[in-house]
Amino acid sequence: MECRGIIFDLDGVICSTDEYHYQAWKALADRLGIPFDRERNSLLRGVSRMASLEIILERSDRSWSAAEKEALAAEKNARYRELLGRMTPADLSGDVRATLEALRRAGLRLGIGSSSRNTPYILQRIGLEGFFDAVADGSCITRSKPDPEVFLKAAELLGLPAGDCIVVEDAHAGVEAAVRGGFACAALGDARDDPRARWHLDALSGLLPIVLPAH
Ligand code: B16
Ligand code: MG
Repeated sequence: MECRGIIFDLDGVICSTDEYHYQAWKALADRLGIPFDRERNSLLRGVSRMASLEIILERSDRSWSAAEKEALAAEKNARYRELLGRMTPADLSGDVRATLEALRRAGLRLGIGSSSRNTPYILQRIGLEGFFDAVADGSCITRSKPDPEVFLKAAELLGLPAGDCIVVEDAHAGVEAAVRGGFACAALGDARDDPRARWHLDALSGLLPIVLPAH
């Protein structure tokens, strides 16, 4: 394939906010007396905020109205954003920074496809506000990963067909979304060995020999 654009998942690919998600959900679950641990937290990777809450409430012994769920999600998000406030540009790893710069120098179109409604805030915290040519996130979609909507939106904003873009993902739900959208997928982290991905990366810089063969 001729790769003209790359669409990155945010959390787990560009930066790591996993621990903050965990701490914020854990505080909520503890307050409600619902069992929740890191293993269960891994089920929330790449999944939208409300879908994550539903997974947590599966272990609750009562039912919750839609208004109560909204309030619980808002409570978690307020705590999560407080934790995100601790992030600085130093939280961008050297590997990620060098890879993005090399891809930018090579003239590739670069976009974000994230489930997170906090994407603009996270990009601002890590000093990447304005860096990407397109940002599609949880606030511009109606269907969360594994639906391909967020990646298709990112490709549309980049002005490229899915077949000309690579999606980089760390979640199984995200790999499925990419493949369903007609994208070739490079997987790393939690989803590194997902058989649906075309490439299996140990680090983001593993993209460079794939898209810039002379690199
Ligand atoms: P928010 P990604 C996802 O980001 C996270 O992996 C997932 O754990 C989170 O629930 C989701 O964003 C929604 O985040 O509550 O900030 O809207 O991996 O798609 O970049
Ligand atoms: Mg992710």
